[in-house]
Amino acid sequence: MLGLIAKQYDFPENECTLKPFGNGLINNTWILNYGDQSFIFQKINNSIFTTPAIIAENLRQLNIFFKTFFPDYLFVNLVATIHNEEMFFLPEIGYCRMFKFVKGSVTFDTVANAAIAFEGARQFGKFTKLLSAFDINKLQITLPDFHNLTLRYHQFEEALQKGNKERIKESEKSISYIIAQKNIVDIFNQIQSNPFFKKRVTHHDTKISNVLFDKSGKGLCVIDLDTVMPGYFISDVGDMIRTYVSPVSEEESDFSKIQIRESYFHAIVEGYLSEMKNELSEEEKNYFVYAGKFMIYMQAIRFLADYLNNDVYYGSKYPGHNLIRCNNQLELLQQLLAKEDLLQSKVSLFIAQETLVI
Ligand code: GN1
Ligand code: MG
Repeated sequence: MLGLIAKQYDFPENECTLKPFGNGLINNTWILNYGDQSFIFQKINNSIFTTPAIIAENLRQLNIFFKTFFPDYLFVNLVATIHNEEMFFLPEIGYCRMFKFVKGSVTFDTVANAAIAFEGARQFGKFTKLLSAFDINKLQITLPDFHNLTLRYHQFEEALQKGNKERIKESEKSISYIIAQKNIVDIFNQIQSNPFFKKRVTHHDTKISNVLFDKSGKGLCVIDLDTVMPGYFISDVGDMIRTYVSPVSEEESDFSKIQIRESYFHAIVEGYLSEMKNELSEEEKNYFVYAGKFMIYMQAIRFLADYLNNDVYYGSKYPGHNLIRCNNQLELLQQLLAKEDLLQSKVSLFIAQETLVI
């Protein structure tokens, strides 16, 4: 495989090394070293991203915008092949592309303190803010209805009709809990017709490993732009709440380790607002806690629907894996709901104080 890749970039194969990198669920990622340079090489999962070429097209448009209006922003662009292609197909590998590894940058797999949560949120807020004048219609939809909770709920109902009968029986408790919380879908439906909600350039995958930091812990930029599409701020803020606030990830099967760390929650709100406070409407600012509920609930639904459909989307490393992931997310949701009023009152207070300062 290394030989095939090296040839595309005119690198001498014997001076290159290739090692698996990161822990994404969808694409395959490697680090390619050549001399003192490093690159991130990826194989795009084209059963999910069915038109990989439009990802490269979106990146090209974003790059032009940043180069023109914010040349100081570190935009990690694709490396072109010897045929001047940013995305290419090799029958032996699939759809491929490569980024330059930013020298001196570091990424984190877990959020070890609230300062990292603040900085991550600031970076995702900054990305959307800088792109506020970018015409969202220029972005092609790489995954239709990706964060459309109404559709995700339909897919869950469909899985209840057509899915694996044994697994449906085994998942009864989780299914009932999801159905009991359906008001989260109703609120999403209201948001879609709420004139104070706006669609902006949204990242849609705001896990902390998608932020590049410098050695001193300062955020540099965001990466993994495959799901950058028009969307609501609740997607980005919600996925940060989902993935930064608990000390353990969706993979944890010991649910006693799941926790809502309030200071991390507030760090996300404050970091995001440090960039977005003049972009969000006053109405939108009431939805920070909802954002967390929305994303945790949607992820639980997606894991469970996949479990009922025999793990065709996320795959599974052990029997019951996707059910565990779903129940992990439902535990997190339950804990968030228990603290909802407390968190909401602190957010409202923070926002009121911010408004006074302005
Ligand atoms: C997938 O591949 P990865 O880990 O970056 C998924 C996200 C989920 C996440 C859950 C295209 O992201 O939506 O939140 O798994 N991406 C896609 O870990 O479905
Ligand atoms: Mg991703």
